[in-house]
This record gives sequence, C-alpha cells and structure tokens, in this order.
Amino acid sequence: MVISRIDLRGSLPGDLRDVLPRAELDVEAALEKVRPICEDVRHRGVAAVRELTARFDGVELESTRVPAAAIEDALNGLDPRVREALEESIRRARLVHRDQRRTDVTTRVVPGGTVTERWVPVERVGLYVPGGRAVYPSSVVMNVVPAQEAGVPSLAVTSPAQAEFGGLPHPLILAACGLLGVEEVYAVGGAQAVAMFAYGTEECPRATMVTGPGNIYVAAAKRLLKGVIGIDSEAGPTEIAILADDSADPVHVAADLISQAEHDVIAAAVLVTDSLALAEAVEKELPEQVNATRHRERITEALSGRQSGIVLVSSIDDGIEVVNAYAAEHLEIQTADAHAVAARVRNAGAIFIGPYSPVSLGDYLAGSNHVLPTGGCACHSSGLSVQTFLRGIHVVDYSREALAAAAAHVCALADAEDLPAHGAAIRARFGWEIPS
Ligand code: HSO
Ligand code: ZN
Repeated sequence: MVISRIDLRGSLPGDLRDVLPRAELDVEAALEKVRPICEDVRHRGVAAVRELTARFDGVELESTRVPAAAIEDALNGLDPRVREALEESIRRARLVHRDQRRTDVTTRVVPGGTVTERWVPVERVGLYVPGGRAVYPSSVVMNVVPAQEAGVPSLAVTSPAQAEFGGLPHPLILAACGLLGVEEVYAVGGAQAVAMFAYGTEECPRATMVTGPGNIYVAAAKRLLKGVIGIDSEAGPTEIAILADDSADPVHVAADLISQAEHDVIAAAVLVTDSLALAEAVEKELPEQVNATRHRERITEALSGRQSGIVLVSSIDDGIEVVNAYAAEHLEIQTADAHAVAARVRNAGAIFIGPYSPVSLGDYLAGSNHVLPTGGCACHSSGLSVQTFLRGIHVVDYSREALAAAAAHVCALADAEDLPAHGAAIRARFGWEIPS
C-alpha cells in the first residue's frame, strides 16, 4: 500500500486546487442513460416503476409500497445492541437539529411597514436510501431527523428492492424507519425512485423535494429532474482531511484516514502536516492497520488512488491555507492548539477538533449531521440541516401611509427601469397621483 506524497514545503502554489488530490465523478455521462427511465415513469407511472425494478433489481413487486407489517417485523428482528445505538444516535441528532429551528422575525422597516420572514417547511419530502453494498441506517437517521425537526408534514423513504430480502429493502433500513416513526416506505431504487417522487405514481404521491445519497444514476436523475423537484446537494465520494502536527498520534491519524477510505475505492483520505516525522510514522502505520482490517482491498485502492495523499507543508499556517483550499467534507484538526487552528478554518463540511473527536463519532453519534458537502463544495454549501427543508417566505405588510411614503421612490425606480406600469400600480391607489 503506497499513499502518495505531495511536497509543498517551500512556497505554496498560486492555485492550490491544481495540486491537491481530488476524485472526479462523471455524472454527466449517466444523464443519457437515466433520461428514458425518468420519461417512462413520468408517462406510465407505477407500471414503469415495476418493470424497471424487475429489470434492474430482479424483483417483481406486487406493490411498490412496503407493508406496515414488514417494518414491524424488521424492528422486531433488530439486534438489541444496534437498536440501542440507533436510538441514542437519534436522540443526539434530535438535540442538535432541534436547536437549528429558526423563529419567524418581523422587521419594522418604517412606521406602518413591516417585513416578516416566515420559515415554512416543504410539503413533502422523498428520501432516497441506497441499497446494495452500502446499507447505512445511520444515513436514514441523518436525513429523517432534520426533516422531522423542520416540521415537514409528509415524509416518505425509498430504498431498492432486494431479492435476498424477499423483494423488500434491507431490514436494517426498514428498522431505522420504524424507530424514526416513518410509515411510508417504498421498495424502489435507482433513477426510477427519483422519478417516482418527482412525478408521482398511482401508489406514491409526488414529493416537493428528494434528498439522500445514491449511486451515479440516482445523482444523474436528481440533476435531470431538478426543478421538477427540489434536491439536496449532490453527494460525491466521501472525504477526510486531517491537519496534524507532531503532537498528533500517528496511530489515531492512520486509523481515521482508513475509517473513511473504508467507504469506497474512490473515497479520499488526505493528511496535511508540517511534520515529516508524523508523515513517516503514518506511512509506516497505514499498511499495518490496513492489513488487519476486513475491507483491506477497498481501503488499499482508496488510499493509493490519486484522490488520497500526504501533503507536506512548512508550517501549520500553510496547512490551514491548504485545508481551506481543499474544503474537505470532514476535517480533523489534530494539532497542539486545535481550537485556535480550527477557528481559522473557513471551508469544511464539518470540523472535528482534537484527539477525541474522530470522524467516526460524527458519522454515528456526535449529534452532528453526516450528510456533508463533498468535492470542494464545502466552500459554498453546508451539510444537511433543518434549514435544508425550510423556505423563508417574506411577508410584506404596509399601510396606506407607509405605501404613500415610499411611492415617489418606487415610481422613480420604475421610470429608471422603463417599467411605467410598475409605478402605475402605486399611483392607481392614490388617484393616479404620486403622493408627495
Ligand atoms: N462518512 C459517511 C457517512 C457514514 N459513515 C455512514 C458510516 N456510515 C459520509 O459522511
Ligand atoms: Zn463514514
């Protein structure tokens, strides 16, 4: 296992993004494949969804909706240890997400003139949960909790039908739905699931928004149908960056890099350090830990891929510049003064401070959300939150006097933009005069 080294000691290049490792995902190429699928669901509804499920998942669905009894059974069959952990994960996530709720704010702009920003949840959310290799009940928690705390009135989950589970989604997914009180679940995956939510079928009412990670076809369908339906940000392969100095423990650093490389052969693990000794110790530690772990092939490929590497810098100041340019999904700070260093980070999906806040904690139990911007999108986007499911509606309320006081300015701007009918809409209320 060889992780590459990028030596940026000396001066940093002008555009750091050119030299930093990063995977590229070609969603565009999948668009042509998903277009006919989405059209089919649009025109033929549930019949198309059933046919596509038979073709792609090898399951003949009687109904696309999962019966309540199946959710109940999954819950009853859930390992008590996992149940307890999921319950605690839900409890902590609720604590954090409940505090994100915003209150309506009314601003008195002028006497008799107010603007209120009213926060209103979207009507109905469809949540996509992947099946196959990545079965993540924790992601069900991370998507459902913010939607529920936002007050979304209607919430449905969909996950691919699995032949090995009698044509139902994976039982862990169903059990997580049961624990979260989600009763509307579908056994539909792929692009057809996104189309099902976007257009609605005889069995599934259309949704206003679809969220959740998925494979490249799910991402392509979301891109294609954006506008027909609201989407969250596109989730790319997971990333961890660690900014560390010689105070960091190489055993922890290696373990944390490996933990996220475990997700996918295209997952990214990047260590940024000013300590050659730490870099060397981590290089030595990585193969030892990788060899001892179950998914060693996948991890080896991820760590030796061009998206991963150890970046050597001459100071932690330079390291901060590097991690800000990289804008990692997850950023760990393992330096002597970790809080002060973290305070200077401007771009990251989530920041994990010090030796006892590893990303794995955040994946499951910190209370923070693990659906975070990838691929450098952390420089302009945030992770999933209650805010994702809310819209701020401006409510404008002016009295006759307050409108009169604004009339001349409105008319001046309307004239300047050659939109006289805009001004007329004001003057019509005052006998066609501009009140002075
Ligand atoms: N690290 C992933 C989330 C996850 N980890 C789910 C384990 N299960 C992306 O943040
Ligand atoms: Zn993870």
